[in-house]
This record gives sequence, structure tokens and C-alpha cells, in this order.
Amino acid sequence: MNTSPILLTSEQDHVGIVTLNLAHKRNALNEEAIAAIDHYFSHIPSHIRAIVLKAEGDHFCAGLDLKEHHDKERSGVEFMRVCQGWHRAFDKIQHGGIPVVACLQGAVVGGGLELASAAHVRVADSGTFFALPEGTRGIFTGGGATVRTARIISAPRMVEMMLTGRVVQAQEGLQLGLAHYVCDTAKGDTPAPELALSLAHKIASNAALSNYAIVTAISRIADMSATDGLYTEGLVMAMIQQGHDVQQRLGEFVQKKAHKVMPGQAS
Ligand code: 1HE
Repeated sequence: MNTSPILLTSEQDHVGIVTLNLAHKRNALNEEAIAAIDHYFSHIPSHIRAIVLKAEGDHFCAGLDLKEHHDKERSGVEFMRVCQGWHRAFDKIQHGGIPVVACLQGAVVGGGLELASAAHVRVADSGTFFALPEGTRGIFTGGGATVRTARIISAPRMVEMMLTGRVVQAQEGLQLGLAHYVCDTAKGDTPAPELALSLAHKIASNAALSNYAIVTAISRIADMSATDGLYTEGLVMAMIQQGHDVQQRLGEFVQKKAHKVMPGQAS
């Protein structure tokens, strides 16, 4: 279990809760924070079946710790290694096999958006905003945005966001796919942290092997040719079909004991 004070961890049944705890610097990510994220997602306890990734304070994450970066005066190669560390850590979030629900508020900018882009489900408070201000800081993205964020919003949209520094508000973020849910408590919506947790519990109740396939296979198949993708899909299905609870889950449906898929079912 991770013990870093900058990444708080707790559990609720089969749901792990991971909280960035650097609110005083708007959860800007320094080397220690990236190491703590890498450590947690490398050692997910085996009983954890879904994870909520959230942050203390008014802002989810202000991206790269610009003070640390400024003070360290990193060389090109040193910064390349830092970026590779971010890639490793965030890849464990995306492809670790356990679904991750990000709970967003305030700034989700630069590396903060890269972090959110690695999660599988993004629940945003209505005050959330997204931006890629790297150009104004004289740097570039280094935490995976060119791969993950560009695939969510499209490469041309990412180019435009980076060139103009435009701030995308929560509702537009919803249309672009940066958020899957926007919670406006003033309109009576469930608060984002509550919705994120309830979605994580719901996800945790899926078959674990199905969840594993969903979070590891789909994004990889998207990188393949159609022929390879269809073949891989069949292989994944064949593997998942061996799950110990498949017959039980199918039997519950056959015996009319399982829930039906109904219109109007929110989540
Ligand atoms: C920081 C950082 C940071 C805040 N690194 N210390 N990211 C950015 O360009 C975003 C920079 N941050 C901001 O635009 C604003 O801080 C926020 C919109 C996020 C929040 O504003 P606000 O008014 O609530 O807070 P603040 O007063 O600006 O900041 C509070 C403190 O947090 C302050 O420190 P203090 O010692 O004066 O109290 C800030 O300096 C500190 N702080 N953001 C370090 N990012 C792998 S490559 C990834 C590339 C990138 O991520 S580039 C994008 C960087």
C-alpha cells in the first residue's frame, strides 16, 4: 500500500479511492507525486475492482509542477526521462486492468488533463475547466496528451486548444468527451464525488474479467487494422468466456433473476 502523504489512499468495499493531496499548489504534479501514482497503480490490491481518482481542494490538477521544473533546470534528456516517468505511471492507470473513474473539479489543465485522459470514466463538477497552456509556458505536452487527449477530442481540436490556450468549460468538455458526466448541484444533480463513487461501485459489480478486457483491449484494438482488431476481439471474447462467473451470470438471466436493460436507466 502506498504511504505517500501527497497521495491519500483508502477503500470502500471493492473500490479503491486515490486522492491527490497537494491542494496548496493546486495538485501540480512533482516527481514525488508521479512516483506515488506509479507505485499505487503498480500495486493495486487484488480485492480492488474499481478505483476513484480524485483530488483535494478546488482544482483537480494544475499539471506539471512548474516551480520544480524551473528550479531543477532540467536538460533535454532529463526532461525526456521525466516525461517517460509520466508515461509509465499513466499507462498503468489506463492499462492496469482495473477501471478508473476520475472525479474532476476546477482546473484540469496541462498534465492534469493528461492524467484525467488516462482514466476510463470522467465525472466533472459543473465548475470544471480544461486547458492545455503548455505553449504559453514555453514547453510541450509530456504526459501523454498527444496520444490520449488527441484521441478523445481529435488531433485538430487539440492543436487548436494548444495554439490558442482556449479554456474549455465543463459543458463543452462534455460534448468533446473530456467529461462523460457533468454534475450541477445548483440544478439538483448528484455531486460529482458521490456520482463518481456510485459509478465505481456499479463498475465493481461487473464481471472482473469483462472489466479487464474493456479497459485493456478496446483502446489497443483501436490502434489495429480492422482485420487484426476483429481477430483480437474474438480472442479476447474466447478468453473472457472462461471466467468463473460467466455461467452463473448467464443463468441468472435465463432464470429471469437478472436486471433488464431499460430505457431511462441513468447508470
Ligand atoms: C503551481 C502550479 C503549477 C499553481 N506548478 N505551482 N500548468 C499551468 O500552466 C497551470 C498553472 N496554474 C494556474 O493557472 C492556476 O494556478 C490555477 C488556475 C490552476 C489555479 O488558480 P488559483 O488562483 O486557484 O491559484 P494560484 O494562486 O494561481 O496558485 C496557488 C499556488 O499554487 C501558488 O503558489 P504559492 O506559493 O504562491 O501559494 C501557485 O504558484 C501554485 N501553483 N499551479 C507549480 N502548475 C509532463 S508535461 C506537462 C506539462 C504541463 O502540465 S504545462 C501546464 C502547467
